[in-house]
Amino acid sequence: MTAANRRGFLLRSAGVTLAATAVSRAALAGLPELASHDSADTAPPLAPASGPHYNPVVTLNGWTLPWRMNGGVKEFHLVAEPVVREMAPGFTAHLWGYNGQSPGPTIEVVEGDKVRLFVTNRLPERTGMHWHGQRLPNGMDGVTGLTQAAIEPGKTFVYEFVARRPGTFMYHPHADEMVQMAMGMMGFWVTHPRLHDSSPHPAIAQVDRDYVFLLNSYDVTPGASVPKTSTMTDFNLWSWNSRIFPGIAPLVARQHERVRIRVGNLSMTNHPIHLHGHEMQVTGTDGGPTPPASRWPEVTVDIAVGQMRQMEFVADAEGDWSLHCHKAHHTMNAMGHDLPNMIGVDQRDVVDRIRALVPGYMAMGGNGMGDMSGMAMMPRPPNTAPMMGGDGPFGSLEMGGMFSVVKVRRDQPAGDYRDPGWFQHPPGTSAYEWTGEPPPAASHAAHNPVNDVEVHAKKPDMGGMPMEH
Ligand SMILES: [Cu+2]
Repeated sequence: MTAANRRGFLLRSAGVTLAATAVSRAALAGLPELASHDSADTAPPLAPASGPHYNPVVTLNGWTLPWRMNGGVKEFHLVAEPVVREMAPGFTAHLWGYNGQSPGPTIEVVEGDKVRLFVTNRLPERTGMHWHGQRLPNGMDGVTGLTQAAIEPGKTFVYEFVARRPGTFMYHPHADEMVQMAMGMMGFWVTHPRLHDSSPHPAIAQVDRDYVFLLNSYDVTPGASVPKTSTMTDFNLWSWNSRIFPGIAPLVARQHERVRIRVGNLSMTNHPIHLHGHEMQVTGTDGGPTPPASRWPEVTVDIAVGQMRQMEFVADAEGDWSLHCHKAHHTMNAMGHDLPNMIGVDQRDVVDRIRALVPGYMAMGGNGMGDMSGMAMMPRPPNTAPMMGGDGPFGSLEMGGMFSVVKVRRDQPAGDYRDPGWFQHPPGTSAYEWTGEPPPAASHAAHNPVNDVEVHAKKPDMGGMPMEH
């Protein structure tokens, strides 16, 4: 494909037959330089080096893909390949991703940008690339077998379209989807609004911090490092950007800053994302910015599979505020399923007998599972995340999985994303132990007049059977 007909093809509308075409060896020589990351640290925001200005996003434990300008087109190069991802300190997973990491790098463009994306396949099997949520020519939609041929191993395809509307998007394969997504193939895409003068967009606020992450999940047997790809719902690692707490970076803000959090869900279940200490508004969905009159305050935003939500709040309250999925088993790591509830069971006698057979056996759960967080030092299979792993300023933080902390500080410099450490509570503002006489316990049950009332209810007639009680 020559540069001339590539240009013409960008200007033509849908229905073009040359939708996504394997490039020749000669064209490969002209690929944009391959950018790759091998660290799971959060990279600082990538300010645009060319094109219109915007406030770049920060990808939690991730990075933004640099591009090159080529004749007015922003060119990106994504490489699908096996990667090693540190999901938490002491635990690495062998995943498939893009450009050295899973998820792949975030792509940031501006509304109206012409983009050209080279996608090279270095996997052992075919793949494809779907640009989730975009308005684009049908042949650029990346559904393998439907809108294009598969990208075979070793091949590179080119996608070209105009980023037509501002918003929050994702990318992922539409080829051997269950396996490739269970292996970590996904990435984030943000299209910033194009501001024609200095006046703000009517529905897209300027924010001081703009965080993005994907909700994903894995099933990695303790001691193993490759996810089980046939798992459908019973995943044991619930992650943000393929990281699990305590491996998830904090979201840092200076007090009174406006903060946006964009979240996309490419796991296999919904996640109610809950923020402590602040109210947030959903300012955008998959379909674009929400009209301001349609917004209401929330502290938990449920994000269904395949959805994107962008939430905003003003970080008015100093402190360390939890941000987490409210499904309690999604804030655990390497959790086994189908454990019996042992609370209240005295296991001392049986432990002695089992230890005779299994040296070092330990009973668990007799007082709840909180003790698990103190077991980080206990022998585990190598390369296994602690079930609940964090150490907080007041002891063990009995959390794992989809959990992080929004750290709001009065003195955090603008644009500084470094972890300020734990919040120092002003004297007299923390919960404290009561050491005096316990207050008299009020009892509700003893004199509850409801208990003295006899209730007669007549249930609906069930097929002629009298149901009176
Ligand atoms: Cu969840």
